[in-house]
Amino acid sequence: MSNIGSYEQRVTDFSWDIAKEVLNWKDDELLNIGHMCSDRICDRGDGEKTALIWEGFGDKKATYTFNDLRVLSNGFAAKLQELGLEPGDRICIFMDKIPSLYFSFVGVLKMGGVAQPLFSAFGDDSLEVRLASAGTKAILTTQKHVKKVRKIIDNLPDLKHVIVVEGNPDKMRDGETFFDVETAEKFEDFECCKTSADSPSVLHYTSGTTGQPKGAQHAHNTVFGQILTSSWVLDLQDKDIYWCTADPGWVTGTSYGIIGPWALGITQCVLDSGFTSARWYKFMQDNKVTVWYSAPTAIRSLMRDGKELIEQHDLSSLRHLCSVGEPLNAEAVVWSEEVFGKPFLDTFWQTETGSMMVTNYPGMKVKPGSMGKPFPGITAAVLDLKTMEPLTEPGEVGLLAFRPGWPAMFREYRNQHDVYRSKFIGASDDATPDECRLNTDLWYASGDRASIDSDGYYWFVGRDDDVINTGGHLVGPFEIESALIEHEAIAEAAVVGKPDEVNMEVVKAFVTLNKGVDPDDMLELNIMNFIRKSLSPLAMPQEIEYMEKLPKTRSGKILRRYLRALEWGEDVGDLSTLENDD
Ligand code: 6R9
Repeated sequence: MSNIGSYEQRVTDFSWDIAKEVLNWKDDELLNIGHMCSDRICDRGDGEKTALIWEGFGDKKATYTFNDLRVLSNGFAAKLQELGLEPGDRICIFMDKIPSLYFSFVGVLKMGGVAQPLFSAFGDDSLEVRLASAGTKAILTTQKHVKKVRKIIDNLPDLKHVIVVEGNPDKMRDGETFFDVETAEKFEDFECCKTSADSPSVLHYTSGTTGQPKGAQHAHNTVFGQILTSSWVLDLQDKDIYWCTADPGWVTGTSYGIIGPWALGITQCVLDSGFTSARWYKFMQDNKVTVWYSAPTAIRSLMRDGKELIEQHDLSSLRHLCSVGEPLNAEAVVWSEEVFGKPFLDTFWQTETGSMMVTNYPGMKVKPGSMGKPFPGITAAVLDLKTMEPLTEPGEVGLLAFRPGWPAMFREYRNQHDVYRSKFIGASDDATPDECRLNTDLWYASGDRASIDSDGYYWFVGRDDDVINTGGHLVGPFEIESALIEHEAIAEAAVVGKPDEVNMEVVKAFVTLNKGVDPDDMLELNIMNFIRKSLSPLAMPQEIEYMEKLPKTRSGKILRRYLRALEWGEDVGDLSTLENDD
């Protein structure tokens, strides 16, 4: 049985308070995510249950119970307090996916701090911009990454504490603190900060097309949205072994790689080693993973490596697969049915939304290539680009928007109130962030384009700035890319508009090829024809460029705007999340 029961039945009598029922939550309880992910699970009698199964490079392995998580996160909370850090202080977590990343995240929240996780692969410039913007007070890092902090610390007057949680204590510099929580004194008891629904919790930086990265600030109330979606969409149940492949530098790695599952008391796995398909399959086999949450970029890599590898592993424990981050091509859904015996279910959401918005659920009919339907309690629409009114005809393309007010919604863009306000269609010029967030007459504009079919399923078209205007016709890159990867030679594809005197823009495709395929003129013609026949002459790429790999963000999204800017000779904007910019 899945957690959701009958989907239609739930929708009719929905209230977010159902999240509290799922948690067995009493209104006088302490609303602190750190407490809820550890102490509360122990209080309910699950202290000896495994919280974290961790594997690193080589043969490194470790397992921790919820009681270990409770005590080790206490250790971080107590240390931060001892150093003088206070509730509301931004505390950056800058390390690989080692166990201390997870313990310190929970610990920061316990002492009331704002957890600011950043990808450990960021170079010093990317790090500096985000620490300066956040006015970060302390950074938790490792000997491996502290060099980058040392380079920039003189430019960061607010950064008072550099805490190194792993490495050689003798290699520390003056002013740095070495703190290995596993060998330090154990803190059986720690009095958690009395945060409430509106207290700031996690600060995630997200890159925009222009300007500097934006800091999306969340509050402790997000947990109710995260647990309900974890329960109904990820379908997490008591005995599950759950693996979210995302790094906590990306919102998926915190909302669904820490908070939602642990607040439900679910056992999670973490693999901190580079990606290879074989390593991933072995990890799932060895740990008997039952629920797997991943991203299209990884799924396409697995597809490229073929099904023989899958047949060499026992993956019979897998019962439920979900995906997020980019449009999930129909081909990937069909492939996963074939090789795993179940489809990947697509989920759509954003750093700003904090929890899933449009999703497929267990028990719901999957239409390959569709994002599914709005989660219960979410009012979604596709708005006319001119009138900003909801479109009513099935298949019409417009702006994907949501009525504000769901629990996990972001509270502000740090220091950028105008940008926050600009995300709400209809907000008055002097509206405060709270007035925007709580006004259910407004629309929160996602920045994506989509359509809705006659069955109420949502179909992703592209980001606002990725849509191509060719001869007055708007063409979404996703549809063309999905068709391209159905071609037997193509592994991945990115489609952008390139300038054209007659048509304003024409379609250009960047593709990577499957193993063993060599490009030649015939292949190019063949691909063009393939698209012309399966879609339309308008969608047919006028040019195809072969690449070794596509430019992607650290969360695995294809950076079309980068390719587009190169075609147009324009400024490429903020590239700090480009995968290979170290
Ligand atoms: C969670 C996350 C948000 C943007 C979003 C959209 C794209 C995410 C998607 C998807 C199509 C899906 N996106 N999920 N596009 N189908 N299922 O990814 O947050 O990093 O802020 O990105 O990602 O463009 O607006 P974030």
